[in-house]
Amino acid sequence: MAVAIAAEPYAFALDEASVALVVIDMQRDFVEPGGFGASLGNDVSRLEAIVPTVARLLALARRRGWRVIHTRESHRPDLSDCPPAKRSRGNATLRIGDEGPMGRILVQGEPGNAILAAVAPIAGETVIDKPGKGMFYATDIADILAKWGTTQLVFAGVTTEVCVQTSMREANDRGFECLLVEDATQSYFEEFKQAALAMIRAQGAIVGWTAPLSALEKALES
Ligand code: C5J
Repeated sequence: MAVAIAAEPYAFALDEASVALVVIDMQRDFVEPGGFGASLGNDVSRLEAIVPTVARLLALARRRGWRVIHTRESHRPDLSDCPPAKRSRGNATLRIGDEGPMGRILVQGEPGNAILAAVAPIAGETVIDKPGKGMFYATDIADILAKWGTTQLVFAGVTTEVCVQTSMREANDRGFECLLVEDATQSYFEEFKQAALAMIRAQGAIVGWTAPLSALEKALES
């Protein structure tokens, strides 16, 4: 049975039998000093602020028995899945694969590539390593979701207008109904976060819906 979540641009009919939570790239490489995000010149402290809200959302999903997926933006140690155009982009102090204070930047298995302890996966949850911004590109997530019979995705994570929005658009094009939790996502740039939220829900939810975590908690548990 669907539960109405107070969302924008209108209520989201959440079907808990068919939903999965997707937490995008809550990695040290994006949130902590010395990682990929900082190497591109970003103020990473903005991202740290949402960690308790993402943890609260994870706790809700676990209590409710939802499927949970965590993604990591990451590359193989030999960088064979990192296009030169991605590695050379920007004016980074450290590039993908370079040795940084938390190990090699954005490389699988390195300390900096790990998901933050406060929002780390637990047994039974699915972790997807993705070489691109979107979670469907060069991953097996489509097969996993099809096997589960998932039709709805609740999104959280970082950064709102890059990996979160790209993944949400990919999912929308594949027929999933998507809800982004507004206070469980963050950008290095407040104006980009707000613009991404507005774009997603514009034109009658052209990409999907947005709602604060409190709206989910209220609808599901009060
Ligand atoms: C970025 C991401 N911003 N996870 N990655 O490069 O959004």
